[in-house]
Amino acid sequence: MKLYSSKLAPSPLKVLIFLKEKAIFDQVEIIDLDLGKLEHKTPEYKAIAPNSKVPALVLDDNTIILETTAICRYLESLYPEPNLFGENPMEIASIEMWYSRVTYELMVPLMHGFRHTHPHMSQMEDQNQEYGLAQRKLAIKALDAYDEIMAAREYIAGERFTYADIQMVTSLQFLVRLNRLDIADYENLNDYTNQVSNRPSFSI
Ligand SMILES: N[C@@H](CCC(=O)N[C@@H](CS)C(=O)NCC(=O)O)C(=O)O
Repeated sequence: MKLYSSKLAPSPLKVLIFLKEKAIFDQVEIIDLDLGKLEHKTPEYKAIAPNSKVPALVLDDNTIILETTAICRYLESLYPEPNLFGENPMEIASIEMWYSRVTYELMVPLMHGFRHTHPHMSQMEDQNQEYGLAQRKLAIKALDAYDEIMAAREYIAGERFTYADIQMVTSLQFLVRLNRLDIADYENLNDYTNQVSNRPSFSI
């Protein structure tokens, strides 16, 4: 298997963490693309990922899987332990629910707040400053709400570390500061991010 990845990009990082959690990191060849040099926009890479996004997983028979969560679900089916997507109907629903909530309520506004306002993103995004600032405002509200949610829990989707934590912590680690915000201003989120990112799988 080959994984097209990129250093400093949160989506492929989720797959790298997932591979480490599953202890299969060494079974996958990692191909690093430099997004700053637009290596993901070449015709060769577009033949693999027509949307020019990383990550992409290429299987030994050349089948291609795009989308971070699709890749992780495929790996979870092949390597079920340790379980990261839920072991019973309620847990599966809870992980899916928190994954979706974190994605749409927290990650998307943080991402658009960054992509539409940061000068470095002008070559990758058709920027709309007004939209970006409105998204940043929404992100600040979401950070307050999630800081309260994390006051009462150690992990986002239940009693243990799951895929929903990978989604949440990578989003916070990357996107908060890119919106010129400081995670230290959110005590519970800060503690949660520090605790989860101390896992060996996060030291990549
Ligand atoms: N929905 C995709 C999003 C992937 C994505 O946005 N990847 C970013 C890096 S984190 C990318 O390739 N950006 C390049 C670009 O937008 O031109 C997934 O979950 O895999």
